[in-house]
Amino acid sequence: MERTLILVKPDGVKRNLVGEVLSRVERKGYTIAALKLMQADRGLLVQHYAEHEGKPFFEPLVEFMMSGPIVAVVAEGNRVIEGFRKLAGATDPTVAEPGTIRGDLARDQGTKVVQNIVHGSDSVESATREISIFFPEL
Ligand code: IDP
Ligand code: MG
Repeated sequence: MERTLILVKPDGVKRNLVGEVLSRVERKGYTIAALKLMQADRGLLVQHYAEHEGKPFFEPLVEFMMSGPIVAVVAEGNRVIEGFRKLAGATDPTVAEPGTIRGDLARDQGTKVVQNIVHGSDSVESATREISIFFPEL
């Protein structure tokens, strides 16, 4: 069974949208396989976002992700990686389609890093790598 890593980012937790995000995942029919509220540290985030190192938004992204608690989730189901990316919507919440998490619940805040409520793995390789970073116990 395919698995993906979902993160409810600090903006989502601060705005009490954890239940809303989990509810959309569950209503779609995916299963929550693991879940934890945690404070991510720099080392973990640098590993997680390694592909973005050197980009102008990298440091703001790491700072933002450390700005408060996050919720890390492993969701499970056939084609869940692609399916959750569709539920999340486009990276830029201004253009993310209404009906998606980002399109319905986020907007441009004028910050250096886009605050868009959720992360979702983008491939089987990323999912495997990211799940092992956030859930080494699995
Ligand atoms: P994704 O989260 O939709 O997969 P990525 O390109 O992997 O998007 O970028 C990771 C995160 O970095 C995004 O979710 C967003 O928070 C932030 N980000 C991506 N591109 C930009 C940008 O051009 N400006 C500011 N922040 C960005
Ligand atoms: Mg990404």
